[in-house]
Amino acid sequence: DYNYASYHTLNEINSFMDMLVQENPGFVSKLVIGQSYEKRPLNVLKFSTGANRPGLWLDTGIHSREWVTQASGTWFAKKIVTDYGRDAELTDILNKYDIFLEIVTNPDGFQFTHSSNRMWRKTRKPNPGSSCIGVDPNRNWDAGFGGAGSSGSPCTETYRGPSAHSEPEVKAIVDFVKSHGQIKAFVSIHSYSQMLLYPYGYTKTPCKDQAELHELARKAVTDLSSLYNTQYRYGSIINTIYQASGGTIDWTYDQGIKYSYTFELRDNGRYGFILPANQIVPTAQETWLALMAIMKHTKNNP
Ligand code: 0X9
Ligand code: ZN
Repeated sequence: DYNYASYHTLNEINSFMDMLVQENPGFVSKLVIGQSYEKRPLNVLKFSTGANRPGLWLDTGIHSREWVTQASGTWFAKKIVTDYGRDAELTDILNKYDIFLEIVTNPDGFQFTHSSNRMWRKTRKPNPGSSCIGVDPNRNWDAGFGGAGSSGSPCTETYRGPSAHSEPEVKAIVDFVKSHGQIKAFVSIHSYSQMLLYPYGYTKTPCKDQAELHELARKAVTDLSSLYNTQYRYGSIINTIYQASGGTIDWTYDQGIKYSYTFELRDNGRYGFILPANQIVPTAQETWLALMAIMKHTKNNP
């Protein structure tokens, strides 16, 4: 039986996904949307109760050292199968939308955090002409690519890469989103610093849906805090955390996905990326309340 209250390896998470698919045939399936630089499959769980539905996207672990996010992703997967048919709100969502969940969005980096360097953040693609490895997959998207809040130096943690979508882990999501064509909410989950953020990160110009996204963020963090009183800040990326160009949700928003959000999960820096395992389940539980608020609002505002 899978222990949600501990951290797991890539192989263990892959087995968990295969098990979930086996146990829920006709509801859960696994898509392979591409492969990583080191040729690992980029696995996406699809939760679907009917054909030709619009989609809701969740990803965790694009920064490999943010272990509470992949761990929360597995908990979300189990929560979806448990609550479908039991929780009225989730059932209503799944009767209208498919949910796509990429738990290990940066598998090469995740493997490396287990084998060699627990603090690895980036992809694992070599950079020609440099001995430094990897690109920041949250600076590699074609949204203000190359601007302030990213680096052109391969040895930095925010190296943007040689060109937009140069990283196969990013390009796979780009191709998936474009070919799907009907993704209505896109939530990219990071840690840490307890924030719920919406576009933009690359410009101070408010996005056109700022008022609605701000109000929904307020509702989502209020719901989140109702469980354990965990306090989140919220606002646009540039105003709340810092300027960051080439980020995931700026690209998805500019593609027309209005409900584009990024979370920074627990904590506020006491443990940072090395969050104790006894905080995994409470983190996932409280975050789920915010995700439900976003998914419900998406459904009610088509
Ligand atoms: O710097 C980042 O990429 C994010 N913080 S983290 O500690 N998880 O690395 C924040 C960036 C804001 N998010 C997006 N631009 N999507
Ligand atoms: Zn991150």
